[in-house]
Amino acid sequence: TPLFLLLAASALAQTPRPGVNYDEAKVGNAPLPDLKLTTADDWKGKRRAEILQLFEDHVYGKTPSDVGSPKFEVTATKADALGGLATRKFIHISLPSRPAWPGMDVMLYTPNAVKSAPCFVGLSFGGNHAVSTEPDVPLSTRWMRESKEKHIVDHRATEATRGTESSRWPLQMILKQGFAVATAYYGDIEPDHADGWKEGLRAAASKDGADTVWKEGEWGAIGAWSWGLSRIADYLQTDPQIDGKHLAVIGHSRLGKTSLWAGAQDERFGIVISNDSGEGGAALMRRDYGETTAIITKAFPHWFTPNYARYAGNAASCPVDMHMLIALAAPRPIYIASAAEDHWADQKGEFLSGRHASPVYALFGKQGVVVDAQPAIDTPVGDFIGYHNRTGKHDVTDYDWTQYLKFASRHWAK
Ligand code: GTR
Repeated sequence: TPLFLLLAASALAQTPRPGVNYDEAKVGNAPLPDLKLTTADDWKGKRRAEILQLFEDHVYGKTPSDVGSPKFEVTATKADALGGLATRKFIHISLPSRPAWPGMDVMLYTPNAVKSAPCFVGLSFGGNHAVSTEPDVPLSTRWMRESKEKHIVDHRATEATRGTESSRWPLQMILKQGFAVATAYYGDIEPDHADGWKEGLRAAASKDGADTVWKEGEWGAIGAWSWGLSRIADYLQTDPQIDGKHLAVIGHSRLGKTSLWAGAQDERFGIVISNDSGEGGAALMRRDYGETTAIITKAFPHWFTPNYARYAGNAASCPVDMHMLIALAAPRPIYIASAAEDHWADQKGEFLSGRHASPVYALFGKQGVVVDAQPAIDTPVGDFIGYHNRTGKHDVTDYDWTQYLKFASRHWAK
């Protein structure tokens, strides 16, 4: 690449986008919707369901309940993966009643030193062969976003793609601490582009053919990806090497929005982790800072239900804000992570959603983020709501995983 292009690209990355606010004095001060908390019983019996429905109606759309029962086939097992540290399995999940959906290939690493292991469950951007550096992991053949940097050519992975996401999945570190990892390529469920639903689960599962997809209140891609996470959880309940009562759902960025929505809907995820999930994830939508509802619904309309675009430029009229999404995890432990250079995701807005969800935990006699103000960089805080703002950029690093492993170990201490 010519030097001047590299320089131009790095200058672009530093320059704030025109029309995007990064001034704390201008974020606005619209009041957050009231959580309307009364008692723990009222929360469990009524209020939680009301808020969940508001997120279906206004943000992510409703996950259909009649998609069909998944079928699980273990397609390969290797007992001495990662130099003997782990057993590696591939599991193909399909829907016999929806043959148009090509299904998903889950890669599961379980620690050989543990009988039934707690497990992190998360989708990847690049496929199993990008997560793992083991050369015998099958290369994904599915559609991927074109990327020179990631060696995606003509929308397909190439050999050079192997391991390109491995720094975000420190398998050795996780497995050595006795945790399992279950992952799949998000594009197996639905390719991430505006027409991806046609090739993915949403068209295959639609009631009356593809033309009913993506109408008011119907699910978007985040809903479909979340559904995929729950099907992985279904499989994990059947695997004797997994402790199905200790599943943590995790995701980064758009997949962090996805892990929050999966955790909100599926209470089998005993811990919910959002890494740099930003707008449409942990960041409060009423704060005009970095990415906004207007920007995200224009760039990625297919991620959400169409109703969400109503709040473009008008977030204050939305009946929910993201502290209510965090609240949907209660009383389960939830972790929100930011990165100090990731202003696009609005780190303070991510912290504040945890701060304003904390009263729900108090109903259960538990503490949320504990502190009132966003902590200093590289200072993890919180009890049932964990939070940190790590040095560096939009990414998942060993620092992030170190905190997640500590958090899970503390809450799941036997
Ligand atoms: C950006 C998007 C963010 C975030 C990110 C990602 O383009 O604006 O909301 O989701 O992509 O997923 O990496």
